[in-house]
Amino acid sequence: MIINKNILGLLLIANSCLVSTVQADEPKKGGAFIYLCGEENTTPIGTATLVEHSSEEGIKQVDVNLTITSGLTAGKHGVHIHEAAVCTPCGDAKGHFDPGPESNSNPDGNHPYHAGDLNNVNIDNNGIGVLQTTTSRVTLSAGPLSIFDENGSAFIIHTNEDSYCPEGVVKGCAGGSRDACGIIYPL
Ligand SMILES: [Cu+2]
Repeated sequence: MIINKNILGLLLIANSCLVSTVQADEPKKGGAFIYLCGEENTTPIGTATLVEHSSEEGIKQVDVNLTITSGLTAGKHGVHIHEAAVCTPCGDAKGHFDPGPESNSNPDGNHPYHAGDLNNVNIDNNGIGVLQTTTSRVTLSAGPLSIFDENGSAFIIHTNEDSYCPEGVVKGCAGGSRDACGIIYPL
């Protein structure tokens, strides 16, 4: 009986989710393909999925699943949601997603307190890395924290580890230059 109850619970949760998954045949139906910055890259080095759900307290949360399979150096790399759905060039993704009223999108300022700040992804010696994290700072559904605002949003993966800037505003403390980018396609 207990098992049945749990399964029912999971089904209910699944039904209430806004699910966004990258699929080969539907590349623009939510989620993101990640490409290296710089040249014209047509082969993605990874994918990301986003799933919104509500906690028991009714707080909206977004599960982020990022998988990188090649192209990045071994070690930790900063990962954030940046302000604009533009990856060519990666600099045009602008600063860290941080909607108002007291927005500060400077990557190295107000860090790690931007709405779009996430954890580092650790790339292993085979070039593979997975980041699974949950944030309540953004939503996929409409509202003041929605990443699907007028100019959309993008993932940026940085060259260096995000130190989370314990000493305040220090240039490059959030990961420095940009290695990879992925436009987050609306649901
Ligand atoms: Cu960033």
